Amino acid sequence: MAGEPQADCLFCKIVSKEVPATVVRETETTLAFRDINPQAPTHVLVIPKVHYPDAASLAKAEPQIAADILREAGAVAADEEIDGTGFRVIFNTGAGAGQTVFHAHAHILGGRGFNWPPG
Ligand code: DGP
Repeated sequence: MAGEPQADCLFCKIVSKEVPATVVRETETTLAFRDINPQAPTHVLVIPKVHYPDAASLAKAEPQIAADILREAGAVAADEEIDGTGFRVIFNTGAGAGQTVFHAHAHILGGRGFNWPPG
């Protein structure tokens, strides 16, 4: 069923605590934890606890949870004190855009400068 945990999904296993992660925030619908391969001094992932393969499919099925992800992105930035200098919120969507884990997630990156356009 849509949104149900997937046995072969790494981030579902992080939600169920089967795989450990450094959790920085948790709500009823979301989990925020540090990326295992940080690309900036702050690099946190915010995920929905329900399973959807990417942010677009999450937003279509569960718009309130998609909004929760954005609110938590702002909360992470405030907690990490990167909201003053600016931060990136990135949803890689599809393998061609660099998505490697097919459970919706936002990257929250900050603590350094960024270029535009992104690589
Ligand atoms: P993406 O390429 O957009 O699908 O991002 C997936 C991110 O997930 C990538 O930046 C690395 C991170 N990641 C992969 N495996 C693990 C893990 O086991 N633990 C944590 N904390 N992060 C992981």
